[in-house]
Amino acid sequence: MVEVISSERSEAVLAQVRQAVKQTPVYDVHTHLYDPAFGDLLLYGIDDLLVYHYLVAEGFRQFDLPYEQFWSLSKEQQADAIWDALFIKNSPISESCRGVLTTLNLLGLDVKKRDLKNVRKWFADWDKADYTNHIMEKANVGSICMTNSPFDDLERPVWEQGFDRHHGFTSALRIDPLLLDWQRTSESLAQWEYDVTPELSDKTIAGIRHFLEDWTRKINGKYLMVSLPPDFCYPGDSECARIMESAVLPHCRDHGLPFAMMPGVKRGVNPLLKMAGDGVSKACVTSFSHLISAHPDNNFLITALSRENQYELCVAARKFRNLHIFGCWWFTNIPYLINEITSMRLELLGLSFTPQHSDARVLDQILYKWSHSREIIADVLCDKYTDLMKTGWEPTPNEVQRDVESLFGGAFIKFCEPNAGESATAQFFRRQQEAVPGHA
Ligand code: HDL
Ligand code: ZN
Repeated sequence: MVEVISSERSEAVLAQVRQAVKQTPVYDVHTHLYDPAFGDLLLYGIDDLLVYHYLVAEGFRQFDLPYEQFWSLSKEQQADAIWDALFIKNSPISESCRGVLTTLNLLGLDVKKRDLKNVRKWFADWDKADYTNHIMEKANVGSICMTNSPFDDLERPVWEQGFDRHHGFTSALRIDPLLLDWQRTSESLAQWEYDVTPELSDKTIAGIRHFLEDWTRKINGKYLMVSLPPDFCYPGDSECARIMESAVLPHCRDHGLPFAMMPGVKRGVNPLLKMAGDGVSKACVTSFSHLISAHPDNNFLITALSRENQYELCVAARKFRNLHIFGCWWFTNIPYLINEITSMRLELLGLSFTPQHSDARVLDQILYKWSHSREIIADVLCDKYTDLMKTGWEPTPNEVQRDVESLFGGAFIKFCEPNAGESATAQFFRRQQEAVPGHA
């Protein structure tokens, strides 16, 4: 048997892995954050961190006040109630609670003091644009992809007015109402003077494509996106399947854009929780295999909400090179499942996937979401490189860096802009390196 790699060499490789994971800027491919030009739509600071819907759901498990009473409180009062229930009366041991404290700690605030008042004061002193750059640099997030919906009445006017874009934000065109609520959405498109009617005639399909063209161009969308209920099935004659097939996928093909699908969301399981009231259920991965198989000239991105879908999704990705899976989304974004899902993906897909996105709704969250995920991804990668080196194969430092860049957005960029090929990826990471203070 060939002499395996010495423990010193192996330790050196693993140290390179951890260094690369820590230092490589990441492309956060799905968030609910906004370019600072969107003003108050970009949330940040301790009160928004505490009233994030993940903590609201957990808070209600401890509150004994009626739902309506909580919702009638101011944001600060809601934050106080959550702080008291989840941090003081109970140790903040959940991933969402720990995340708030990781964020404060990384910002240099001493959480041991448990001084919410002082923390509020600290946040009040920041200018939003400066703070955005400060947080992105601290979190080592090179680029943030927004979720942009023409159907959002607060967001749409900002796009229509136009604004100077922050270099660190890209866009994705979110089209849930178009696919999941066509009858009502057809009225909006008609109001915006697109030639559509509720019936899905050829003329209406052309009107929908005109709408998609306009908004893809307006926001410079890198992909189109929809979150789908667990019962989405294909083939099928639902309005969703028909609009997808006759308008969305041809549009994506013509513009070389991937179509991102996020299956498994059961919206409004408990409406009294408002945004915190959505649940999860297993989706039909076979439907997605049928859809992808029927559209070999389209590229698809998928992240599934149900833990039970992850294995089938990995196997589906092995069958279709035009499917790129990404992230540990929402309820799966917890250390236990990030570890399980990332190990499964590395073992079944090698490096041809994107392990994580933050899904952040509050800017400061990217600090904790990426710090927690980098730690787990580094552990899992070290396990896999250790297994690899047991064969006598020794990855070079450049190869380790290349692999990590691929996982942290390089593969995603290449998948989204196949024609741009290496240049887009290399550009992204070179720009990040140049942004690093003191970089040669
Ligand atoms: O549909 C989505 O993009 C989800 O991420 C929802 O926005 C969800 O409310 C969420 O924030 N999950 O993390
Ligand atoms: Zn999301």
